[in-house]
Amino acid sequence: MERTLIILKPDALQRRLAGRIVQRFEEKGLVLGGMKLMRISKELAEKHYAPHKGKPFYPGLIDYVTSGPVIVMVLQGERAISIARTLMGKTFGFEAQPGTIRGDFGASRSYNLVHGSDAPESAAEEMALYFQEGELLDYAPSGSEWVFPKSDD
Ligand code: 3AN
Repeated sequence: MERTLIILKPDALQRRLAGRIVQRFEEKGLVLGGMKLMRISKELAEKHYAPHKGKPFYPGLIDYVTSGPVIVMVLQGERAISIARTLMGKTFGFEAQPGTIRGDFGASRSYNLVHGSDAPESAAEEMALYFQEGELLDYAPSGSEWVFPKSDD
């Protein structure tokens, strides 16, 4: 079982798309392991986006992700990281394929609706930034065996 950190960014909430975006992940078979509504502080945003410090878009990125409430979630399931990123689509909405979250709802470079961890190491670091271990639940909803069959192993 793999876990990934997903953030529904301020534009997703301001545009009232949160429910539809969560639904896409759930319909695919990923399982909610944690979820909270919060406002990201400047300090937390700087920790999260430290790898991008110095890039031209960095100041705007920090302003954007701290500009309003977000929903932070942990999603879990086999291959959760790559499945979530496939559902999200390419970084910029105008390049993302229709059928993906960014491809269907986004048209911008900077307002891209959703964040998803890109590797197991970053997922672990990001989950630790937003959740305490006790806040995450590990469970298998009934029917999970029809999404993640043992025969895949
Ligand atoms: P992704 O979110 O698809 O993994 P990354 O890791 O390349 O994309 O970039 C992290 C975040 O930085 C993006 N989600 C986006 O919000 C922002 N970003 C990346 N490149 C640009 C850019 N050229 N202009 C504005 N924002 C950018």
